[in-house]
Amino acid sequence: MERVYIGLGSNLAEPRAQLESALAALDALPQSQLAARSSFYGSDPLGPADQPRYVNAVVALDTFLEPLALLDALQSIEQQQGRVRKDERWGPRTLDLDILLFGNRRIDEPRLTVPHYHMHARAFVLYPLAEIASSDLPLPEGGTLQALLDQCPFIGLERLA
Ligand code: A4P
Ligand code: MG
Repeated sequence: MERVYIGLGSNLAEPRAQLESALAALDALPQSQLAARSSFYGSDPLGPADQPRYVNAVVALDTFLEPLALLDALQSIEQQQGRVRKDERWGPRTLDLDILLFGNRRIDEPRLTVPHYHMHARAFVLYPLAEIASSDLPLPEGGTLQALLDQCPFIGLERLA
């Protein structure tokens, strides 16, 4: 079994409700158990500025699924929640589920790069992650979560009640 961290994001169609139903779907995944969830955070959009603010969160999932099987499952949850993939990079979406870390593995496949290629400098990933993981959490490429947090100011982020 591996401990996986998954980032959740939404900025369309009632983002908080999107995240709540994604949590229920993650909790129902086979061979997996939801171990922890962060608070929800409001965040300024990264990418095109003419889109709504995001709600972001991070969960810890303990799973026996292999990485590509987990990716398939996450993409089908995105589809079920009305995700339409457009060409615009970093455009608005009802639900985005990103595999941030998969145990201590490094994965470099056409469909899957782990650690997620943008997690290292994103406040809306690192601060929720720090709520549910130890700051000593080792990263596959070396260093710890704390070292990333030290380089990433808490800006454009708001912990929601
Ligand atoms: N893929 C590769 N590695 C992974 C991984 N570790 N986890 C592939 C999930 N998917 C991974 O993703 C494109 C392809 O990446 C997938 O088919 C999968 O095979 P996508 O979800 O279709 O497209 P995307 O999410 O628009 O692209 P990208 O570049 O992954 O965007 P990000 O990095 O997910 O950023 N601002 C705020 N405040 N909060 C946000 O959550 N999110 C984004 C999207 C932009 N701005 C944001 C936020
Ligand atoms: Mg994505």
